[in-house]
Amino acid sequence: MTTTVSPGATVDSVRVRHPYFQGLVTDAATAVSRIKDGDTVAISGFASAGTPKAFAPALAERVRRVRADGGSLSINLLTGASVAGEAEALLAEVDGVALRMPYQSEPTARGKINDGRMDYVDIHLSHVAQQVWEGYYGTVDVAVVEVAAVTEDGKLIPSMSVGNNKTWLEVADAVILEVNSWVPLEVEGMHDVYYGTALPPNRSPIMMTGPADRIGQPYLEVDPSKVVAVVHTNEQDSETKVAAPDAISQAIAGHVVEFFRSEVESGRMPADGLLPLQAGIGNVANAVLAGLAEGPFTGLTCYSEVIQDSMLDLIRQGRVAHASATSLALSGAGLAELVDNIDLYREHVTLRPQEISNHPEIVRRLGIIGMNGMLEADVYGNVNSTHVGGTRIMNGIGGSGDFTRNGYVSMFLSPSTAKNGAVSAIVPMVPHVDHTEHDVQVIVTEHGLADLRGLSPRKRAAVVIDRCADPAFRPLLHDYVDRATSRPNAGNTPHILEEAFSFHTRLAMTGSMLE
Ligand code: 0RQ
Repeated sequence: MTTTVSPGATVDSVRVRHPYFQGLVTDAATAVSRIKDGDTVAISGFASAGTPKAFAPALAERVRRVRADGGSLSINLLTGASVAGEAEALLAEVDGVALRMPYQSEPTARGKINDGRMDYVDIHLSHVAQQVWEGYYGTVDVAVVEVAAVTEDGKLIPSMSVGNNKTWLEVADAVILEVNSWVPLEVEGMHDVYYGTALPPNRSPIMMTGPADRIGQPYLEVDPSKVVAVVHTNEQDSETKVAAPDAISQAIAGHVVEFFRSEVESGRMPADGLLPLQAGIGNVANAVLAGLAEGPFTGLTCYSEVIQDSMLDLIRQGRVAHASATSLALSGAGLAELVDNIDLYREHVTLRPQEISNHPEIVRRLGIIGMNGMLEADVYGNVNSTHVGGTRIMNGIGGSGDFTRNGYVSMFLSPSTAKNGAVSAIVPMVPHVDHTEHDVQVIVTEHGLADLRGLSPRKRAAVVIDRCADPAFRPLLHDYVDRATSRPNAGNTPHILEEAFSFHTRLAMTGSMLE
């Protein structure tokens, strides 16, 4: 049954079951007309999943109109993490975003940030909700949250991500809901929204001891009096591009699987199920998970931020018993697989708020195996994940710090070179540090795996160079470390500070770290 509720807007009463919310149905242009210059707008969306579909096109159009009339309109945009690239690009193209927080991975927005035309605050994803509650970002004027449906009693069935939606709905002065009929209604029950977090000194333990534990409720809540508009959409989440594993990512995956095998042999990880896995977004992470499909491990679990295609494969094969995350980052084929088999995945997947999926307390308790990507690592194990050349932002730290700092084993995986071999991923000193040598335990490239646990800085340098650096760069790296180490007063972590960035200087001058 469908109900026509206002001119131009038709909403399926199965999706908006509460009459009060039905009365708020309108079109996106009307909904965004209340957004004012300087507003802080918090939207749903984490990776490509759950981004409101109508909001960005409508707001970008409104920004154009306001500017054409001689006015100004830009917002402070808060999200879960990255949002669908189209939405990010539309708003960046019209200079509609003055401040962005906490993560992006889209070229137009990145360009504006690096040109100094968009402020960017890059924080740990587990900190976002807390910092917004603490007021660092001022008042949240409007929240725009995509949901699958509004229930008879006014609860919200989340869509394909949870991210910070619970917090946005709680803190915002006004709420716009986008009800997306593309999301299968059978998604109801896949989410676990925990309402027990608080600010110090009122915190209590989060009673979770395994990735499959349910400690909350399957619905988001909203104060109806704050809801100012309900917009109907029917659009698929945007697709995450996933390349088939290549020789390099397969070699990295092979080293990781071998490492897990030896951890089991040494008794540090249980043979049945290892420990919960966390894997960042990207081709290498996807390939590592795909590599587990070939390995001997079963009864696996995942406690991560995002679920990629290969995780669905592992669930279907019965190798992964349960995967907990806050969102999905799936290809077109992955989205179709999820929607077509939603009953299976609802049983084996739990989507949670990102303050829980990335919570340091839980990550430490569960003993997560953290596997994230990097731009570069230095010979002592410090990792740069975010700033090319130390200055130009790539994406952001995302959740990598939440898992690395608190994980049981914290691993960084990367090809040994970038830019067709001109750039070494192993350098004497990283020009920006996201993950310090105190947190980074294992570095893996296609050449091998450096296990840094228990090693002093001088011993670490030899292992990182010999196991992980591309052979073309090894002599230069050894030469640097040898000379640094043989200087008087070389110290515990030898460096020649005036030469520490010699690789980056060569790259800037010649286009290659080799020449
Ligand atoms: O640029 O596409 O222009 O060629 O960086 O590199 O090799 O495709 O690797 O997609 O795994 O990204 C660290 C960025 C790696 C990612 C990073 C260039 C390279 C290419 C991408 P081009 P690859 P990936 C959970 C965890 C932080 C967030 C995180 C990341 C581009 O892993 O954003 O972990 N991590 N979140 O050419 C200059 C170098 C380079 C370099 C690579 N040393 N110098 N450029 N590139 N190395 C997810 C969330 O939080 C949502």
